Amino acid sequence: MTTERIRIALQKSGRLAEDSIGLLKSCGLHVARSKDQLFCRIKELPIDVLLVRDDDIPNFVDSGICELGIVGDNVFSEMKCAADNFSATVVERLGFSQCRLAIAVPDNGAVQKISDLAGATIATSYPHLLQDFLKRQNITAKTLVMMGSVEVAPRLKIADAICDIVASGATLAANNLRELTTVLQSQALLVRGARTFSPDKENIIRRLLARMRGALTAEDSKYVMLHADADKLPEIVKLLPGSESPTILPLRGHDDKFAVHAVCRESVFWETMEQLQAAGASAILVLPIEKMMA
Ligand code: PRT
Ligand code: ZN
Repeated sequence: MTTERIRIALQKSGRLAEDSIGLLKSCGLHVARSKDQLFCRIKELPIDVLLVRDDDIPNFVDSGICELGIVGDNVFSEMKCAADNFSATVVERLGFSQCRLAIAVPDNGAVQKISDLAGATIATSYPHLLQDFLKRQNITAKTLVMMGSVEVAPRLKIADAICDIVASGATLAANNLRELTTVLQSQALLVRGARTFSPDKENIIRRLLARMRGALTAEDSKYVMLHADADKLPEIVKLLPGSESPTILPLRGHDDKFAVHAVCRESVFWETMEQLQAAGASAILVLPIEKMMA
């Protein structure tokens, strides 16, 4: 009997590529690829990887060429907004490749507030998300579609504003532009086709999703160990971020001193450690967690 395999579309190279393959790796799946390879077989689970441009991923998933894909919300939502019969859906928000689609204007230009956009020309690679946003604001503006170098449009006097991806804001600053408003907060998404696949394929998807959730939770979680006197325990336990029920063990040779072990499902910052220490904790250890399954 041959087991069915599923296909997942990932970006071949670019800002999503490394983290997408890294996420599969943290799920125990190794994508061995040579430079020009577009198709890789994963040994550990019946999954094949298709390496493509990110812009192709929503359509590949929607049309059933691939069951799953990892793509930026900005690209996925633009495609969804553009097509009437687009039915691919979001399975999980993956947390990496965070950025925002924002409208930006020249520092001293004619547009200073959102209402000034009425009648303006806005350069963008995201015409559908932009028009959808403007409609919700009751603003009519012209769109100039540009597939690259959008940030130079105001300087060339071909647009009054831009609607583009911003991450650190350095590109805007270098072009004397300032952010007026956010159209979409974006991050990498795991997406799938809308139809139900065969039980075999749905089972592979379920297994992959459970591993991904485990890997993503583990990434944010830490295992904290510390020592504390009995009377300090209530306050210390309250300070442990995102920890449900810590294990409390008596320390050998001490009547009223205990070891506390806890899984903290939120970041543990230096500030938290300082607070724990101030509350009476000692020998504080914070360890990374590699894998997690509920
Ligand atoms: O070749 P392919 O078509 O696959 O890739 P691409 O060139 O279209 O996309 P790529 O690899 O640049 O980005 C892939 C995805 O990463 C995007 O769709 C976003 O979801 C996400 N992402 C995260 C970003 C950025 N950060 C980002 N900074 N995408 C683009 N940028 C660009 C932006 O267009 C602007 O020019 O970086 C500039 C702004 O960055 P800051 O840091 O100066 O603000
Ligand atoms: Zn692209």
